[in-house]
Formats: sequence, structure tokens, C-alpha cells
Amino acid sequence: NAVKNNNISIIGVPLQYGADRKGVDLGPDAIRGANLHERLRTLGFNIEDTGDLDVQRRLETPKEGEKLKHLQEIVRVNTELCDKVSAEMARGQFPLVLGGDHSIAIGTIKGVLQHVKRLGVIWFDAHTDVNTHETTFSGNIHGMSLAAALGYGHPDLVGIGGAENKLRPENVVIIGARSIDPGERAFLKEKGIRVFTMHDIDRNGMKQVMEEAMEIVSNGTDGVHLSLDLDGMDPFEAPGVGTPVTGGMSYRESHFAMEMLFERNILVSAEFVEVNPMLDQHNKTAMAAVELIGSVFGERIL
Ligand code: NNH
Ligand code: MN
Ligand code: MN
Ligand code: MN
Repeated sequence: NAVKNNNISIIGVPLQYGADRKGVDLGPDAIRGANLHERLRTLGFNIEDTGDLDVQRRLETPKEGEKLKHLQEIVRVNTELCDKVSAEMARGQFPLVLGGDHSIAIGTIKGVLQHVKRLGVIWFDAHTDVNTHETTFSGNIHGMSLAAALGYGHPDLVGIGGAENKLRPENVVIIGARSIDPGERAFLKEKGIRVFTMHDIDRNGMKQVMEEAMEIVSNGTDGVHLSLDLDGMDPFEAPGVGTPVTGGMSYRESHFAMEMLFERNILVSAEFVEVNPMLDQHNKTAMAAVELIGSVFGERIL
């Protein structure tokens, strides 16, 4: 896992078809450009940057009458990502995936599930991403990725990496939520998924939230994946995201959460998504992502 495994494979996924705002495909390079490799090398890791997956980049309007926007290309890219993540893990690498919009969590998680059958997931996000083709208002697949990884939603999404490979609701926690659609509310309740909202963070503090969250995701699992959507942070500190929601986690809270994850040493994989440099200020959001990555891999102030 994160600390014991000294070998990290970086996988860029410049996909923007799962979201409405253009520019999130530039995320992987913005994160690399914020000094990612050097920060990790300083910590003593061997870094292999495998480059970016081959993703269709041109701006295309979704097909007429297509409810799930760009479904076909998203399925193709996620299938490739699943295979890539699985191949890297097969040779003992820790996959560090850089997005791209959050629809890529489907491919990442399905790839990790090929190796870690009972997988816990920490989903750090302003949103909960448990819409399905039946509940979505936007048609954007980045709002459906957690549901798909749990086995719910459009069969083409659920089928990526095998429909039988899926997360269990009791092994998933969401942290930082403050924008939940009506269909998602019902889904979360029905499946019994534990959501630590901003209210919980206000009331109990990040320390207690993380302790509870890590207990849940590590109980009865063989490893934990971190899926971190930068819009979980407050847009003051991470403005370069497509769907900002005010009242988010502070820089310090997010940073501290990552340090706690490192101390607990439970991660087998991680992804950092939704960095959109076209909406950013001086690459601030990519720099925040690199700061969080540094912390999750053991950076300390002193
Ligand atoms: N819930 C909305 C939707 O499904 C917004 C999702 N946007 C995100 N998710 N950025 O993390 O379209
Ligand atoms: Mn998300
Ligand atoms: Mn989000
Ligand atoms: Mn730091």
C-alpha cells in the first residue's frame, strides 16, 4: 500500500466528456506542471509516468437524443483505464490516476477491483455522484460514477471491467458533500451509504470524521482507494473546477485528512480529478492537488 509500496505509476486521463465545462482535459498536465514528480521523488518514491491515455479531445456536442452524454467514448476510455490500472497493479505499482472528469473513477475502481476484491473507497467530493440514467438531470456521466462502481446505472457503465466486480455500499464513505440531487438522496438512503456532509465536518471536526471514515472503509476490506474530486475543497482555495459549490473543506482540513490517511497506511490506489486549468487562477487548484498528493504520500511540515 501507499507507504510500503515505493513504486508509483502515474496515469493521466485527459477526459472531459463526462462534464459540461470545457478544459478539465487539461488537468493531468496542470497537475504535472505543479511539480508533482519532484515532490514525490523527494519523499523517496520511484515514479513512473506512463503518460496519458489516448482520449478523444475535440469538442463535440453530444449526439442528438443521447441521454447520457458521450456514453460511447466514456465507456471506451474507462475500459482502457481499467486495463491500465490493473496492469500496473499486477506488476506491483501503486496507481496514481490524474483526471480528467470524475467519470474516470469507474475505470480506476474497476481496475483496482481486479486485484483487491473487497475494496473500501473514500469519495472526497462536494457531490455524491450516485445518479443513474434514471435519476440524472444533467446527463453528465461524472455525476454517475460512484453508482456505476457500486453496480447501478446504465449497463454499459456497470459492465466496464465486469459487472460482477463492484463495490459494496458498506465499504464506501463520502466526505465533504453539500450538493445532493433528490434521486441521489434516495439512493444513498436505500443503500445505506455513509455520507459525512459539511455539516458533520462543522460539528465534529475533520479529525473525528476521518477516524470514523477510515474505520468504516478498512473494516472487512483488503485495501482502500481514494477518489478525490477537487471540488470537495472550498472554491476560494480550489477555484479551478467545473461545478464549484460554496462552503467546502478548507485547505487545512483537506490537507489534514490526507495526513491522517498516510498515518493509517490503508491506500492501495488514488485518483485526483476535476482540475480545470481553464477555470483556475494561476494553477492554484493543480497546486492544491499536488499539496494533497504530497500529504497522502507522507510529506510533513517538520
Ligand atoms: N449532481 C450533478 C449531476 O449529476 C453534479 C455532478 N457534478 C460533479 N460531481 N462535479 O462531482 O450532474
Ligand atoms: Mn465528483
Ligand atoms: Mn464534485
Ligand atoms: Mn503539506
